[in-house]
Amino acid sequence: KAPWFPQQIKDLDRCNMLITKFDPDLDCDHPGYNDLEYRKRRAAISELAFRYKQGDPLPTVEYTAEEISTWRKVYQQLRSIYPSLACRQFLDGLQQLEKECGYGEDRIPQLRDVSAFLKEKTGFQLRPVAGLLSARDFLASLAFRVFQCTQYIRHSSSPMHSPEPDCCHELLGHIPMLADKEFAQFSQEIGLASLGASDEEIEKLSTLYWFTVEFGLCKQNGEVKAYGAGLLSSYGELVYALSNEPEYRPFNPEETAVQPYQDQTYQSVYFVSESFEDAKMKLRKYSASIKRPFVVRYDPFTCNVEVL
Ligand code: H2B
Ligand code: FE
Repeated sequence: KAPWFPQQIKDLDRCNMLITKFDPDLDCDHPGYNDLEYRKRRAAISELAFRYKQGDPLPTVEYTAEEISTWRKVYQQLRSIYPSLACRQFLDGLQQLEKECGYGEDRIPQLRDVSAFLKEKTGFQLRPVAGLLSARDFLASLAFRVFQCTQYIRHSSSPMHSPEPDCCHELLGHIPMLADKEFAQFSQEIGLASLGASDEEIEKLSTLYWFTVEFGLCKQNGEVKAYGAGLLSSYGELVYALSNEPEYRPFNPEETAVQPYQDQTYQSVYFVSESFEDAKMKLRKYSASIKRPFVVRYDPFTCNVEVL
């Protein structure tokens, strides 16, 4: 029997299984582990996400001067290398966010404003999440064009690296890409393929997600550029990925889905897509090959998932 899955956007209130990995309260290697103030702050921001129900206004966070200073360091450093290393869609999205959504080094954008912006561009919306979600729950939300977004920021002692997703990763890495129609469609289709899938298939889709949405590269005018959020939110890995050190392979879902990976250091191999259009068509073919005893279809009028 297929595992339960959400069929309406409000079912996402039940997709909240957190993974206790890289948790500042439990992991003594976490940069914030010895900082009780930081852990208290994290708990307060987590609480906003735990209380959130679909349809509530997105919570706003009054960021402290120290948090904004961390954001500024990250923003300035990454912003300077984007023009030469990020793909066109990312640069377009970021430019629009700077113009229309208050992006800049002086303030951390609020999820509420960003969600309204995305909704107009591609129909994506945000919901707050307290930390790393299970792959199944995270992917399921994408099926409804909902992106689960952390709202806390990394510890100030380590502005250039965070072991877990934080608002720098979401707002700088993911959001500009989600403003692109083709990429938004690609993301939703990974989500739809995951609904009711077996644990083995979730593992494969999660690996596909890893090598595309998080660490993907693509060809553009004969050059290789970055579109993965894990790259676009990490100065060190972005530069490394586009140097001649790592191995490149063409994106091919069957092969990419079974490539082992780790999340402790830079990737040793990256997959290069011809375009988002091409990646989407390949993913569609792969998804159709996943065995499920039913077919799911997203109804854009009701925003429900129909099971046929
Ligand atoms: N949870 C959160 N909060 N953010 C993510 O980017 C994320 C996640 N990515 N859970 C998921 C897992 C991803 O690594 C895949 C689908 O496993
Ligand atoms: Fe991410």
